[in-house]
Amino acid sequence: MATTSSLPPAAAEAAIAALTNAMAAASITPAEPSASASEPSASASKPANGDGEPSDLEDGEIREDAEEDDGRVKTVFDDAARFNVKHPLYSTWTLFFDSPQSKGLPKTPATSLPPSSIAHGGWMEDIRKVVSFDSVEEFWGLYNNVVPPSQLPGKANYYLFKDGIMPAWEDPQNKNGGKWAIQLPRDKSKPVIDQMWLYTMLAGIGETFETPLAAPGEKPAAPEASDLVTGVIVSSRPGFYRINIWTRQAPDSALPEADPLMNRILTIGKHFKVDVLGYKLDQKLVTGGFQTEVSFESHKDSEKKGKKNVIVV
Ligand code: MGP
Repeated sequence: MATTSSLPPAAAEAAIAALTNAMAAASITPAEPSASASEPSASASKPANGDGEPSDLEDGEIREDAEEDDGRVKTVFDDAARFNVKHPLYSTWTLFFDSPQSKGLPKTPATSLPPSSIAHGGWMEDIRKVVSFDSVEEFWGLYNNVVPPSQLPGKANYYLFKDGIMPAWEDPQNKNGGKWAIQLPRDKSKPVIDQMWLYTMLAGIGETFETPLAAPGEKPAAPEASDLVTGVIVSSRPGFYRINIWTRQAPDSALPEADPLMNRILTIGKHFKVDVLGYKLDQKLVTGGFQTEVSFESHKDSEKKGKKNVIVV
């Protein structure tokens, strides 16, 4: 599929991975790029079923007025406004938000939150659910309609979490986990924080954090061993921005690199630092007297005061 993109290579790769994975999972054959956006290619095909025969689209994946399009499938590449097929992501994701202002907004009804949220008590009190989505197109629709982190007030967070997982240490899927974090000085990072957050979300929804970078000729990790990330967060604070990647497990920081879990956690951290944030692996991140590193700690340590066991890449 020929594409032109103004994204830098790492982000373009993440975006393409998100789309390609989604399309492969749904066995969707992309339409050939058409001569003009208003003239969809005649070769645009319906998604095939297991026998290679054209199949009916899933409920909810085709616009109600698709009949007006002669039943022809139009991807977002054919027509950005009138596409009628969506490309599902591996997972459904939910965006949550909090800020001093969100306290004044109506609470998210408990019925639209997983039962575990009730146990989070005060911590979840001010967090509002924005929307859930499960397709590439809905992600971009959401992204284009929310205030970017650079424009958020000094005490606000976006939480993008997999379906059914609340952005709380107490959630059963997080309670044994931890988080990678990078903290960046606010003034110097304003011009780059939006891109960093976008690339982090793309790597999250594209599940590229879960793919250990196999050496040439080496087999990639088994897919069933691939689901460690539960969500990603961006925080805006008066003096800094912070991006987190939450994982459902956390290795003991004393474990050697060869330990399978340590290895997978380190792979996520390195992918985050190098491919998503664009630093060199051995780069020391000292920016204008503000020292920050890409570091991991368990949620159990985050809850504790005092010395933490931190892993740094
Ligand atoms: P924070 O917002 O993650 O840290 O947590 P920050 O930005 O350093 O601090 P801030 O005060 O500038 O926001 C702040 C505090 O929120 C923690 O010390 C906890 O008291 C509480 N908190 C944070 N998280 C992620 C949780 C959580 O998952 N569960 C509960 N119960 N409290 C939390």
